[in-house]
Amino acid sequence: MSPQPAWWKEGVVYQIYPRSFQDSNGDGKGDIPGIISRLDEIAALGVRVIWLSPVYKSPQIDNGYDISDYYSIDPIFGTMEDMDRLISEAKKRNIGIVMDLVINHTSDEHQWFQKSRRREDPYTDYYIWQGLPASSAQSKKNLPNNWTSFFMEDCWEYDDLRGEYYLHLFHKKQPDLNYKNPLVYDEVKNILQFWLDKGIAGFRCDVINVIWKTSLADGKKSIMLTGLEHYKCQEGNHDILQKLRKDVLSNYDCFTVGEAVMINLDDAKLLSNADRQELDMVFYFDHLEVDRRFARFIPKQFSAAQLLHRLTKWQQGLDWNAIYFENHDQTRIVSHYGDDSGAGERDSHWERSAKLLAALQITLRGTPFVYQGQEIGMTNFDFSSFNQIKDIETHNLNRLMKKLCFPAWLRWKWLKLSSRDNTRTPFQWTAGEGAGFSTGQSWLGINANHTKLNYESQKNDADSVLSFYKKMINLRRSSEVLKYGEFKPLLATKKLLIYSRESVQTENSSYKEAASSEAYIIACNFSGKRIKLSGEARVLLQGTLAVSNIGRTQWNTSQTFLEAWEAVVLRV
Ligand SMILES: [Ca+2]
Repeated sequence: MSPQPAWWKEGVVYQIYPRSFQDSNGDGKGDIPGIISRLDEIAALGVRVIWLSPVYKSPQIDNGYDISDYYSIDPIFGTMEDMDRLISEAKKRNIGIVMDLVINHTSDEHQWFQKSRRREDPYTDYYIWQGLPASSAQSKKNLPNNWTSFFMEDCWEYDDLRGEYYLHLFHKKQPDLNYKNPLVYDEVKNILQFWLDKGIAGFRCDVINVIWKTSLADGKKSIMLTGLEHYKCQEGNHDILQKLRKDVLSNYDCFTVGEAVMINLDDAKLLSNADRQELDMVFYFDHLEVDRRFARFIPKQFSAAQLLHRLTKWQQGLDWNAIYFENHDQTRIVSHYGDDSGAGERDSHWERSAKLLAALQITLRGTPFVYQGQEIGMTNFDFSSFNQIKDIETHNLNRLMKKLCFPAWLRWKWLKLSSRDNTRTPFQWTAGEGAGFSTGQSWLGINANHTKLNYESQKNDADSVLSFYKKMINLRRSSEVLKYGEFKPLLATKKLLIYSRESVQTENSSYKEAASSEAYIIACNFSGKRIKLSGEARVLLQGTLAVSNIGRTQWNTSQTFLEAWEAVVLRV
């Protein structure tokens, strides 16, 4: 089926993690004036949208995903005037701002929660409170149910003031909202309207498939997330999303992308397919876990065939995809699926693989999301001990693994590979002190490779990773088939994958005309060794060279090899 054209399908989204992007006042934390000062650099990349991780007022227990006031900006990041200026300055550059929307829970410091604790109406039932018989109320062993939290702890906390337990699927300072109370829905509606009226372009909705708790009965015992079956992707959750779409979102020219936890393809279809009128896109994790067991924590061997298989499943399975390789909860893609050796050096495996991953991402079908620093090939951190890590999840996992008697060296090896701090180190603007990020002590360590790997050294270099991203984004912008064409897997081995983007076979003739004139074949060698092309591969790789990541100027159709980490994009 051919997708309906939309501006947010044609543009590229750039994700900013504000704390780590650009500091303007020397306190070591990035802020909104810092972002405004870099809008020209962002615009030069060719993006259409900026998604901001949360900047709302927050005690910052979970880096802003614990909101204490949805209508004000946290002083760390600036003021509402700064935010208004960001929206208008971005608009001048034809860039829309997408806000993070965290509505599964609030901070316990939110006034709704403080009033709810005191049973002050109308806030009494804004959260999920459960009492217990007086005799057992204080006994830790007798919680309202056996659920466990996303932070691998109990998910009930006793509140002395109210004399009841409240549910928190995340941190105990993040109480879950009660969507069975219609007043909570009204509050959320008001929040959406407030920000849309300010002119923002949409929302990235945090953990959006767990907001409705159908029942609070005990869950099936599980090593992670006991109780999940009572709140993941429930009918009531779909009802809320449909209602928000109808009541609010459909009145604005905006889009939504949902972060959905533990979803399969069928869940994703229900959340995001166009006829459902819920979300416009969802983030899923499948394609980033090809070389991981047990979610993303334990490594296993990478296979290009497996990657293509998983990509195909989602590319062909959903009406529209959100294509991301990195975000603030992941690791750097060049260190993950690429090879970061020689970071910052010309024609190193780092440079080639960073470009290969750009060629792959930008030629997939869906809206590409580029995470800050990805466009210059930033790598995983170079920390050497747990003391340098701020990520609360890494410390929780470390404790859990210690309890299970994993030796220290193995814990470090695995957690280093999965820690979210890998993508949270400050943006490397320059080779200088503080990497041009801050004149003060930065909140998280800066990668020592910033002396070689930085924005400054790449911006005027036509062969840099940054220039390659610009080239790919431009190519996509100019091609209907790269935007809307079908995705077809053609061939894959352990190291090599080949696919095409072709015009959509459709009844809709105007659409067909637009997309029928061209096709692209993309081949990627996911290895540090030159590989010989099979006869079958050589037959597929016919066409004119559109893009090369190793400086080829033409593609010879009798070509029998792909070089180490080589990607070719051919036009046919
Ligand atoms: Ca600052």
